[in-house]
Amino acid sequence: MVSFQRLRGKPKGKAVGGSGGRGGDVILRADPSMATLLTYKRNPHHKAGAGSHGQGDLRSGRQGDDLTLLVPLGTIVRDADGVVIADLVEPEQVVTVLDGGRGGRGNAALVSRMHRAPNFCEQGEFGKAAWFEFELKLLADAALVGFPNAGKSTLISRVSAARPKIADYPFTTLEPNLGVVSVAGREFVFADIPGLIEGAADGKGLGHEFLRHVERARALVILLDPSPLQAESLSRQHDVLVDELARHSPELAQRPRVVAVNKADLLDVEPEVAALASRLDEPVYAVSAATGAGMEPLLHAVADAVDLAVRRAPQREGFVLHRPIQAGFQIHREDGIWIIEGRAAERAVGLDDLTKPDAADYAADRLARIGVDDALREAGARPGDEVRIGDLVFEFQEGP
Ligand SMILES: Nc1nc2c(ncn2[C@@H]2O[C@H](COP(=O)(O)OP(=O)(O)OP(=O)(O)O)[C@@H](O)[C@H]2O)c(=O)[nH]1
Ligand SMILES: [Mg+2]
Repeated sequence: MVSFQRLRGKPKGKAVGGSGGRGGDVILRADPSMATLLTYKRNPHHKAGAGSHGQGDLRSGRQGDDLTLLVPLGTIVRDADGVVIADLVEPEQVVTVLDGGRGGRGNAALVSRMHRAPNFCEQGEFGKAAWFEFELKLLADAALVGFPNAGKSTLISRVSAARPKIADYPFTTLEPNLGVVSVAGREFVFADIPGLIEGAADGKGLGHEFLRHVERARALVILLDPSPLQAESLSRQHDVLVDELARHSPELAQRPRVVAVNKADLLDVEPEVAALASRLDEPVYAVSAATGAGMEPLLHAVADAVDLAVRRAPQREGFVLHRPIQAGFQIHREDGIWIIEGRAAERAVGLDDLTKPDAADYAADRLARIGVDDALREAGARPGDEVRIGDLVFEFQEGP
């Protein structure tokens, strides 16, 4: 605001125009109460509050309200160029994706020795708008790894409240399903994910999708299928699954894991289970997702594997990339015009009306002060060359 208080004996008056309020920030916060990103799919547009204008009598404008958007734990945020700017995995982790524009200073704040009664004020910065992509990566404690049709979905529906689709054809499950399992007072989040086939690490089947989901699980359950319809033996299924995990990432193959054989109700799996257990030198759990047989020992083993994983790596790593706000300015030449970009330079010329001679003087002073004149000269600008800052185009002139 440009405003003057008329005072007796002071013909010009005293500058009392208040500054504008800054605009609100757009903030993302990881919140355990959010389970999905569906709300953003339905409703992708969001806006923080605008700052209000400054007023006379030195009254500043109000700040715009920040907008905090809740996202589920495990949300990865990318900017429009696909650069990952945050990976929000811990409750209350936040990232400011857009900061509100600063309000313009009123003429009271622009009083200086040179301009005792400025008849101009600054423009507020324009608010920023941008698209961001959210991707939710599963944050399960344990994930079921198995060939298609092994009975992963059946198992999770037996031990939790999750109700995924179950069918006797491969690739029934296309998206992960999470269920909370509680066994004798121990709780963990179990994930049913799409089936894995040989070559998954090279992208076969739902390979990459699958492995992407597994990455976020602390522990793994290798679920083997003894049914005659399954072409591979239990032992070979085990080796193929572990091999695909290792080829995707050696670290994935190091996660604590539990081996189980499903469909024990169908046929006598004991001999093969015993043989596998002795070859691997670790317990192999025979279970039936259909009847629930053998489930409790398996779930305790999974809870133990999760505990072990937590002890090994208590914190899941997340990060927020802090992008430095570009200070200063940069110069480059395009089609013979010198182009100056950067907050400081744009702010220097962001005055309400540059046709006012005082305002133009002020802007010129400020550009010189932040070094734009020197930088232009150094870059080889000649008097008369065109210079552009934002929407403003002017001629370069040698200073005194
Ligand atoms: N007899 C028997 N059949 C089972 C058992 N578990 C699953 N099945 C059957 O096996 C078939 C596949 O089960 P799903 O749970 O859909 O298998 P999945 O591993 O989730 O399969 P994808 O999602 O395609 O990877 C279904 O017809 C189930 O009824 C079990 O313990 N015993
Ligand atoms: Mg399934």
